[in-house]
Amino acid sequence: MLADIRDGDAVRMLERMLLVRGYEQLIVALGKGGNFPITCSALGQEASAVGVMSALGEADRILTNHRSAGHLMARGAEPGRLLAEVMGKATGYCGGKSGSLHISVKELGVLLTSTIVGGELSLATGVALSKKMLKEPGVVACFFGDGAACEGVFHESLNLASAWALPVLYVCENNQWQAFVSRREAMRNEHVSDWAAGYRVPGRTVDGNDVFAVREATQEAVRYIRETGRPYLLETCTYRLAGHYSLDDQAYVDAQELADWRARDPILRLREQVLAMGPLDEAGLEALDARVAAQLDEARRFALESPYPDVAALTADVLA
Ligand SMILES: Cc1ncc(C[n+]2csc(CCOP(=O)(O)OP(=O)(O)O)c2C)c(N)n1
Repeated sequence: MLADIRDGDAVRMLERMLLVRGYEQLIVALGKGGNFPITCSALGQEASAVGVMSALGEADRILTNHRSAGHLMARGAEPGRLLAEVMGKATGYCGGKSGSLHISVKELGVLLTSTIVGGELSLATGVALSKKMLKEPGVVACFFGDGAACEGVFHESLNLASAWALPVLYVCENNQWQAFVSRREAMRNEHVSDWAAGYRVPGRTVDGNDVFAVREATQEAVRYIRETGRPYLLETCTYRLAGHYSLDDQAYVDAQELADWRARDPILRLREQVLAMGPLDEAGLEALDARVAAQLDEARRFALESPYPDVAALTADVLA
C-alpha cells in the first residue's frame, strides 16, 4: 500500500472517485431543472468501479450495465463527452444516440452498456469466446448486479465460460438492491460468489467500499485468468446510496440501513486513508476538491454548449 502512496495512485484513485461522485450528483441536479433524461446512478459504488478498472490493462475489454458512469470514467472517459451523450448532443461518445443506458466507447475498450438486466453476461461470454478463437490477448471484464446474478443467463454464462475455458472476469457489484427489491427477498445465499463453486469457477467476495481491497482482489483474479485462460467471479460488496433512478427518493429503504452504509462511504474512507498515510493534508484535499469541481464545471459547459446532431445523422450507423 505504501507503494501506492509513493507513486500517487491513491490520490489518483481518490480524484477519479470524486469525479464520478460529482458527475452523478451533477446529473441529478440537472434533472431537477426538468427536461433532462432520467439516469441510473451508482452513487456509493465508486470504489468498486475504480478499484477494478485500476487493475485492468489496455487489451482488456469491458461490458457493463445500466449503472455505467463510474465504470466509464474509471476507464478514462471524459465527463464532458459523457454528459453530452446523456443530453443527446453530437459531441457525445456515440454522437448522442445512446444516452446513458447504451453507451459504448470503443477507444477505451468499453464494448457495451446493457440496460437489459443480465444482457451483458451472455455477450461478455461471447466476446471472450471470440478472443479465444482469434487468439487475442486480454481478459473480458463484465460488470453486473446481484439482480442479474439471480437470472438464468448468469448461470448459463458461468457454466459455458467454465466448460469452454473462457477468459472472463465476472464482477458482481452486489449493491444490496435489485431496483426496488432488497436482494434478501430474491436470494437465500449471502454471497453471489457462493454460486461460482457449482461451476468449478473460483469465486471471491471483497469489501467493495475499500478501493485498495478491490484492486488487490482484481489483480489476483486477472493473474489467475491470464495464467489459466479460465473465468473468475469477483463479488464486490457495496451499497447503492441513491435511488434506483434519478427521481427515486428511496422512501422504501430502511433509514437505519441507509445510515449504516452512509457511514461506510468509500470516498470518506479513502479521504481518511490518504490523510493518515500522508500524500495529502487537509489543504491538499481541498485543492483536489477544487480541481474536480473545475473539471465538472467545464464538462457542464461543454455539454450544454454542444450542438445537437444533424437530422441526417439519424440514419448513419443504423444496421437494421
Ligand atoms: C431483463 C430485464 N428485466 C427487468 C428490467 C428492469 N430493471 C432495470 S434495473 C433492474 C434491477 C437490476 O438489479 P441489479 O442487477 O442488482 O442491478 P442494480 O440496479 O442493483 O445495479 C430491473 C429489474 C430490465 N431492465 N431488464
